[in-house]
Amino acid sequence: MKMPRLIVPFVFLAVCYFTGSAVAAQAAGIDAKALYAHHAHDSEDTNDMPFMKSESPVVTLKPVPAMIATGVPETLTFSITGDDGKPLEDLSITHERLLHVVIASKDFTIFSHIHPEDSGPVTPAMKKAAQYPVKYVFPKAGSYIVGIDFAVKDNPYSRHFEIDVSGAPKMGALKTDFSRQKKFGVYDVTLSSAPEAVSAGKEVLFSYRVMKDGTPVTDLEPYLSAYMHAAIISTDFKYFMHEHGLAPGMAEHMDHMMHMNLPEKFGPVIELHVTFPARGTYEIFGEIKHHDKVIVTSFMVEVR
Ligand SMILES: [Cu+2]
Repeated sequence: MKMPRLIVPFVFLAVCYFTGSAVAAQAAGIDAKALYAHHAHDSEDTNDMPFMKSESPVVTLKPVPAMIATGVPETLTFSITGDDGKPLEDLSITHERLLHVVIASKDFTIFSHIHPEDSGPVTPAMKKAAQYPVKYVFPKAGSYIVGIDFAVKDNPYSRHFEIDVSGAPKMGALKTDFSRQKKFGVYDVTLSSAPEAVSAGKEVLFSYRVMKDGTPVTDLEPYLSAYMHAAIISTDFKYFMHEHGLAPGMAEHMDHMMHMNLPEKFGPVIELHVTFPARGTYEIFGEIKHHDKVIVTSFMVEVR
């Protein structure tokens, strides 16, 4: 198959903004939203692909098939290029993976955290071209956020895209639920925050307490070299942050130590430091691991 041409009957625009937060907790301090829209076009060439771009390092997302539909295996390929347009070959491995991809539906009922490594080894050819595919089947139609995290020479970057998925069934409307005590499978998780009222631009310390059958879980396991992986997404998809949990009392900057030693077992409390960039409603998906299984927790937070 010949290479799809990148000439475009599609409009895309990249909007970049700075969160203004200098904190280390916010990956690079830079967030980008790449919006895209596509037109109907007259081209007879069916190899035209829609694609979406962010600012430098430029991440281009190319979905194949181009029209993303429910139930159909989709390959999302991320290409990473520098200012000169050349592929960035020198991605650093962070949390055991070259690229972290988070997918969440607009109604926040669907969440996935995947990597190119999940569907096979990352080949030298992929690294040379800085093109990394992930495979995913979208279960419901509607809008999704696709967030990616990677590091170049140990500098972390975060980018996100919004995509539309056609087909059936359609996702529902977002349900507002600010409860701080929820059940995820057999686990009872309580979320508390200090301060209790969450404000934009001010650091918040969230504490997750994990119980099972009325007993504190003290043998949680590291998940991809972290106490917890957290994806924080605003309901309007403007903001996406990928943060990591810590053991109680650990300093926030520990998050960014590349070779942090984690204990084999810990719990029942995991802390998460977050500085929200703006007011709004956010969903925090927190992934923890217990007995070799990943538990996805999700809490909605109002930021004033
Ligand atoms: Cu990951």
